[in-house]
Amino acid sequence: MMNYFVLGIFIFLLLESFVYTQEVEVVVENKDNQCDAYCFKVLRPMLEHISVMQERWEFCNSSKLANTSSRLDKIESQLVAQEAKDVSYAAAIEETKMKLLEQKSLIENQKNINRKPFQKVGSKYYYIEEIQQLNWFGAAHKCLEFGAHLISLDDQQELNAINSKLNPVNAYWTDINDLSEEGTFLSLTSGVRAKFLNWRTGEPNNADRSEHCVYLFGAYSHMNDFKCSSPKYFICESFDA
Ligand SMILES: [Ca+2]
Ligand SMILES: [Ca+2]
Repeated sequence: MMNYFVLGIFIFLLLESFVYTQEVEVVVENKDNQCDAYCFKVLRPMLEHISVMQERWEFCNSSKLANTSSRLDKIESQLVAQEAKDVSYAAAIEETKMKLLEQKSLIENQKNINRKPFQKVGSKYYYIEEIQQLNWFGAAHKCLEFGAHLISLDDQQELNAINSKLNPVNAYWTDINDLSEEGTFLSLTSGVRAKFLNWRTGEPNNADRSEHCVYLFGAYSHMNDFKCSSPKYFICESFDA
């Protein structure tokens, strides 16, 4: 009897479990049927947000592309303009270069016209003028035109060397003078007292109180003070010696 009672309880529980399972399946099935509307409702804000973001991205992307394209066009224009400028500069530089070369050529030609054959005597270079006679100032200026100065003797050795090149009958201006102070003989080149003097006997005599420039007489290598306005030959000494 007891066994039948237990068996009955077991069968009852089994039937209850079956009924519950069916009910759960029905609920889930109903939820599945309702998901379309439900899920759309839940996801709609997210989908709208994604759509907005996509539109923004597309707008930004197209805007960036347009901006980049515009910048590239501007850079290309600048490069073309710069290239044109470079060509213009190159032409200007070439033109200036040609003008400078022309100027250089003219200067060289002028130098060749003015250049005199300086000769090395001892350790220095001299130009000895044997054709044209000028007063002392004109002679000093002419030497400057040659890029030189009137001879400025340092010692007896230099005098002996240059004397061997002179015409014995000619007189040649030197750079020595006492224009600033009578009796004080200065070198025009250095502006200080002449380093070397080799007076002829009786000189300097400052004849007529008007002899303030010194020439060198070729025959004896002697010096004499004389009128600066008197035309004489002259000796130029190069600064490059
Ligand atoms: Ca004098
Ligand atoms: Ca004299």
